[in-house]
Amino acid sequence: MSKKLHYFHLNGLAESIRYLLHYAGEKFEDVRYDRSEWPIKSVKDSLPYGQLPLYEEGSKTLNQSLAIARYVANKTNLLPSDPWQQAVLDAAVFNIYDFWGKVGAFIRETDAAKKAAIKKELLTEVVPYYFSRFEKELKAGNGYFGGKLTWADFILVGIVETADLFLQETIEKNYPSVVALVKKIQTLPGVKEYIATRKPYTV
Ligand SMILES: N[C@@H](CCC(=O)N[C@@H](CS)C(=O)NCC(=O)O)C(=O)O
Repeated sequence: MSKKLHYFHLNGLAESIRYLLHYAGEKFEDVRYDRSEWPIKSVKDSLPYGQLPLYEEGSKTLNQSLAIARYVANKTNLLPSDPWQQAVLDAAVFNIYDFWGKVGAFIRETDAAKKAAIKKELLTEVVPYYFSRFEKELKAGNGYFGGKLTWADFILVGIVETADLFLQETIEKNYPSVVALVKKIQTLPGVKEYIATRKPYTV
């Protein structure tokens, strides 16, 4: 069955899904739109909620990055079967996305002075708040959110890489378990080969 992932040429909300698909050894078409040309009306109008990413499998389509990532992970044994453990990981990815929401405010801001102020707050308050908690969870889980590799780990790494790109910082540098997890995901079989051939992202 043909599979396609539609997103921009950007890591953003799609890179963790790309990593999951490559790690799973799935063949898929990695459809990328140029952000400078967006909105492409014909594409945007065809999207169920007008936004990317969109995942296609045969004639079926799925939007919402976390739903897509969770689905791919479920087929790859990266989602535990225990409902409580699943819920714990769901909470982890929602916590990561809460952090991402704060970075989104920085990305959307166009006034230079306000942007600088948001960046300062992100680096001095928001990152320490969230990353100290991510660090604690990873330490307790033997380097992972769930005690072993799961989809939540992929989600964190996709978001960290994107936040680093937009903020032009290595925001995770003071959090050794986060640094180690980023390295671990980036060197997974399938992911490593994908990264080696990936064209650089710019903002
Ligand atoms: N909650 C959605 C958010 C999707 C979203 O914000 N997509 C952005 C890119 S990261 C988008 O499509 N922006 C272009 C637009 O809205 O036209 C998800 O997680 O998939």
